[in-house]
Amino acid sequence: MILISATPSPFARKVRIALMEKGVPFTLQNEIPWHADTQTSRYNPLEQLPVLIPDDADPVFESSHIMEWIEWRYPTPPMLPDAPNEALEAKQVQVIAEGVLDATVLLFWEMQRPQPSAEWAQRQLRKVKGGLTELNRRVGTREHVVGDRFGLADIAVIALLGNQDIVIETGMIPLWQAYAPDMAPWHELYPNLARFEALHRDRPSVRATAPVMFALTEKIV
Ligand SMILES: N[C@@H](CCC(=O)N[C@@H](CS)C(=O)NCC(=O)O)C(=O)O
Repeated sequence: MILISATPSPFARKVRIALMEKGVPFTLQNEIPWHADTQTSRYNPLEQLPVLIPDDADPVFESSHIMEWIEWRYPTPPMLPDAPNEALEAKQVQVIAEGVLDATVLLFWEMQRPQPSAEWAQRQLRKVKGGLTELNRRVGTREHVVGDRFGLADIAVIALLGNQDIVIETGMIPLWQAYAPDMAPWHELYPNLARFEALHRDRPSVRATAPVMFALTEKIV
């Protein structure tokens, strides 16, 4: 089984963590999905990674859908709580984390334009702040975001926070502050998330998948 991934991708990281937690062997195929030589469009008409290419089935794409696929195919150990209401809560957490990631991606590309739209940037920054504030509230003082074992909600939040580290590393915060002056590195604004991240940082699947930025050399926007 092959996973088309990218070293900084929070979406692919979710899948990598889940496969590692379940002990499922896979070959990592790192790409830059924004470059012309990416294989992504051969397998996903939406031209996005991650794409999971099983040995015996059609390619599976979109990270949340891949997470479902993995859960069906490799149920042990489960990444979802047993109680249906908690399983739904975990998926809701994933939705929030994905929304913040999507807004962050939109902001990244908007900032590449000679004249970013202030209205658009502020709209996306409200989503980033709103989502992180809500996740900070949900995490509270808990060891796991939902339930009492490591799972989907933890993975979604960890992937999101790793992406926020990339935001800091790539110098985005000062650019964001031009549109939202109260923006700051996430650890300073969200102490519950900072504690949560520190608690899980040394877990092997988390440490092995820490994001690494790549260099974009082709014109995209
Ligand atoms: N909702 C998608 C988002 C995936 C996504 O945005 N992937 C990025 C890499 S991190 C990508 O391939 N971007 C290329 C593009 O959007 O054209 C998912 O969860 O899989």
